Amino acid sequence: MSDKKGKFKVTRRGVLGATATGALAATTGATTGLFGGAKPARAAGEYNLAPGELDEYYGFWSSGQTGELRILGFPSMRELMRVPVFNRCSATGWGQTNESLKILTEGLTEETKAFLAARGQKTYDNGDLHHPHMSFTDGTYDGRYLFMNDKANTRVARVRCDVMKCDKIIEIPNAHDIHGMRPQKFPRTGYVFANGEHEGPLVNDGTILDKPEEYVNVFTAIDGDTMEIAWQVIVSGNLDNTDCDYQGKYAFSTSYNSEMGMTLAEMTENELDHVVVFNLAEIEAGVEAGDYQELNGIKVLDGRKGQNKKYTRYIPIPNSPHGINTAPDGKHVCINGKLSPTVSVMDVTKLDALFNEDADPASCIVAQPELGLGPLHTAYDGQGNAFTTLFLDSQIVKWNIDKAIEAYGGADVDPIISKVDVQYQPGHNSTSMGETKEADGKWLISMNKFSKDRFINVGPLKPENEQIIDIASGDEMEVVHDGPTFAEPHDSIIVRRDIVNPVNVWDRNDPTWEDARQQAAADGVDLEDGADEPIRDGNKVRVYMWSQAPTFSLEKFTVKQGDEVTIYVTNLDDVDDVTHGLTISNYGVAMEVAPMATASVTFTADRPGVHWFYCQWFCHALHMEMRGRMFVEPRAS
Ligand code: K7E
Ligand code: CUA
Repeated sequence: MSDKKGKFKVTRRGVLGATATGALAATTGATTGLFGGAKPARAAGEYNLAPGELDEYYGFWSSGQTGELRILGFPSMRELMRVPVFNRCSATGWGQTNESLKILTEGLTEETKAFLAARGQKTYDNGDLHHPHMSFTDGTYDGRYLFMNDKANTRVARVRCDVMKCDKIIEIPNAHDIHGMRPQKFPRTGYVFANGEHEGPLVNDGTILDKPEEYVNVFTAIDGDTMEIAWQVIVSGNLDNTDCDYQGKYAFSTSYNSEMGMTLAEMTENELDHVVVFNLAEIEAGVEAGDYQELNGIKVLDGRKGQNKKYTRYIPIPNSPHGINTAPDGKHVCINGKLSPTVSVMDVTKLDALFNEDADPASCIVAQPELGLGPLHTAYDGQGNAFTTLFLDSQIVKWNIDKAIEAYGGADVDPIISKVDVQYQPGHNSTSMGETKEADGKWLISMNKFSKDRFINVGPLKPENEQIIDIASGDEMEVVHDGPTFAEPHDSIIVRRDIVNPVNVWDRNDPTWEDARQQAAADGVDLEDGADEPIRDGNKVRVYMWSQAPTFSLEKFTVKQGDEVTIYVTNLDDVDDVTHGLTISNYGVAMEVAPMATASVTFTADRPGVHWFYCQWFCHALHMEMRGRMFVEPRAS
């Protein structure tokens, strides 16, 4: 890595030129009082909050291969919460409680369920969560849901923003490895678009193996309200990232492997790859007209090249494009070149002509500024400027979209406004509200893949480094904060806090524990009252408890060895922040029960003896005393 790094540094200086000198002068000026001692408008105090001060924004963070969603306060970068989604969580019992297992299993295909059952598993324990995005209404966040992809096991999940818990996970049949994912912006979400990244046979049953010429890629539209798949479209080339317009007409995806190559050399062979544009109205009409094959219960349309259909158009883009980001102006879309030093700017108002007049696909490209090495993702300030990460140059470049368009038309203008070094190798970046039409141009976060020397050493595995950049104080960008994070946040969104309004305690009528409610009713029990004795039904035993600091309603209960035991705990503390838990020692059982929630867990009582259960959420001065005994009578021998 050090050799490469050295090489990049040389390149960076070359590319930087006058801008670097300018930035250096500005920094020196600020410290020596050259500019009349005027500090940049954004003083340290505004991101370094004093104790008790609240953040201005919510940050919703992916966690990559950790599989969870994270909630940060922004700009303080304080991690506020982890929401388990595709992972297994020791603290909350996600992946163990009946309520979470229902969400984790009900959206899997029968084939996957059978595959997992043969391994003794109900669901996957791992995931690779790249892209968290909030639902939209009229082009801006509406605070209803967050959607996110799992690249590892081809799933899409939804988190409810009222309780900040995952309520739906679906596997996407026919596609391979969901990567790019975005909610529809207008008129509302609506669809959630999801890209299958890796190529494979449409029917992947082993009949076709090493015959790449028969592989396809599949684009999926999910109904964000029901979390059911609306339709899929087969495309030519693979699919990487996706976004959509503010007109509600088109979605578009980058393809870095138009070659359909299987090796690195094959995948990077062509100078030009492409963006696929999906015409939503035409696809819906195609579904209506029955122009699809049904595969695993999904309506699959053919949008490959040469189909002469109005479902898709393929726009040539140099070389292996990665991120695709729609600007808040509602008109422009930046397609980041990755192996090409350029960003291609697409004008969505020119897309109608592609479909209706068979205009040249390249006619929708209105600018192609050369920005530096390794452009991956672009964010916006809502004032006509774009901020693009340069992975290889380890920089963010700020540039002006209108000037890039003028330059493309032949004018002698430089669209690049300034560059700033980041530490090191940025992937995604996000601006405050930047993927909505309410982009406010205050903050930029650069999510860097390498942290190297920025923190004290924690061994060979290093954290990522996320840097906050002030973009409100002028043309020069200033890095004002380093924030380490664990593996591996790819992407983030920064949402104004007035948009997000979670509750403090659960509503007793919440659907999350509907199964528990029904079982209790069948047993003649009120979840809020609990039952004095376990309810036996053959070898199935149900224990109903409530919790109220610092006690469980049962001090002890008895089951028999071999019983299938289900314990329901209802937290009657109708109090902000008084969460209880239930851990059964040496039984591998633990779960969270938040205020006014019910949670349940089922296990086989296969160890006889005295087993303490206790509350693992510190809830009261007598929290340690919040415990009881489970007696497991030995099987008669
Ligand atoms: Cu660029 Cu998965 Cu969004 Cu990572 S992807 S950086
Ligand atoms: Cu209840 Cu600790």
